[in-house]
This record gives sequence, structure tokens and C-alpha cells, in this order.
Amino acid sequence: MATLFTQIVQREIPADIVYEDDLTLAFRDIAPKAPTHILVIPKKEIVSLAELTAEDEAIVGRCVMVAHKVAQAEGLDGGYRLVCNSGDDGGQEVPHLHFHVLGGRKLTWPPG
Ligand code: IU
Repeated sequence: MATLFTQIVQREIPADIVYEDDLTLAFRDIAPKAPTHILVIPKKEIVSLAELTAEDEAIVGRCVMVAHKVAQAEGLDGGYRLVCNSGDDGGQEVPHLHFHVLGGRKLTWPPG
């Protein structure tokens, strides 16, 4: 069974897609936590940071580069936050690796 995010990659579930390349997809979070809230995901089904292998290095690198590209396209010139929740304690809910790009307001620290 494909993950929810793979179903978005395959256009089986609609999403507001803002960027796509051979390795990644970026789309707006359905429940935004900031004025800009975009998820950058690898097309490959990787559950979380904990499941990464050496061969995934280029994929993760691409995700981070795409995150910055998306932030620039959104005009987040004052800064933004890149978040990757991993596992239960990390607050991960969707078991398909994803990076949150959050911006458009002053973000607080530390997170809850
Ligand atoms: P988390 O890091 O796994 O907690 O983040 C999952 C995110 O996926 C969360 O911000 C949800 O709002 C978001 N999301 C989505 O954009 N579309 C969906 O269909 C579902 C979750 I389910």
C-alpha cells in the first residue's frame, strides 16, 4: 500500500503542488502552522530520518536544497524554519520522510 504522500506524488490524492523534480515533490501543508507551510518530500518511500541509508544522501541533500528554493520562491527573505520530525517522540505523524518549510511570521523557540 502506497503511503499517503506517495499517493500525492502519483496524483491519486490532490495537493497544492509548488515544486517537483526527479527526486522530490513540494506541496502546501493541508493544515498550515504558519503563513507559509510547505512540505518537501522525497519521491522514494523512506519512513523517517532513522531509516536513511548511505544511498539516500543525494536525496536528502536535494530535499534541503529544494526547501531553500521554495522558501525563496515564497519570498521568505527574513528567514524561515526547516523542520523534520522523526519518530514518535519527534512528533512525526505521517510515516513518509518530509521536511516542513515554515515562515511568514516570527517563529518562537523552543518548540513544544
Ligand atoms: P508530521 O511531521 O508527520 O507531524 O507532519 C505531517 C504533516 O502532514 C502535518 O503538518 C499535516 O498537516 C500534513 N498533512 C498534509 O499536508 N496532508 C495530509 O493529507 C495529511 C497531513 I493526513
